[in-house]
Amino acid sequence: MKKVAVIMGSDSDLPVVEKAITTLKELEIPTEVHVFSAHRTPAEAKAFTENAADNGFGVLIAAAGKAAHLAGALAANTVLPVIGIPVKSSTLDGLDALLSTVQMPSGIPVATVAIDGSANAALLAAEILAVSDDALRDKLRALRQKGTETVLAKNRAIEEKYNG
Ligand code: RP5
Repeated sequence: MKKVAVIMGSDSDLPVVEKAITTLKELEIPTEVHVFSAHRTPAEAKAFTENAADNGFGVLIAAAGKAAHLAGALAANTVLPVIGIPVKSSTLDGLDALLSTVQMPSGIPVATVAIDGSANAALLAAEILAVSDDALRDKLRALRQKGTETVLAKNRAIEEKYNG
């Protein structure tokens, strides 16, 4: 199976990114985690991304806050799918990171999830890999079913409390 890279712009993004890592592990997807910054370590970010396909990666996830250029900077150097997580790390509540991540110029796509939406980033990466992996698709279906059952149980509890 292809690997997923989870890259964050700073170790201060880790609390948000952890949910992506645990979700990928739950799905038994081989995952590497790195800190590369579009602004502070641009050479390392570029070198990693240029070699990512040859090194067995299928999808890159990039999380960054503030002027969040990391996902776009990675996407500029690969045709692997890049998923951006805007991180709420600033006084602007992550709106700056959302716009910096999502507003990519035509020709260089970044699939942007919600602010701090790291679980969905991992699930989207898994769905991309599952296009050519039936066993992974089955795991995703099972996870989706588990989520449905959790919500149904919550509904039953609320209905019992308020509807008698
Ligand atoms: C961004 O700046 C990082 O992704 C992080 O969200 C934000 C703040 O970084 P630190 O100053 O905490 O290292 O590049």
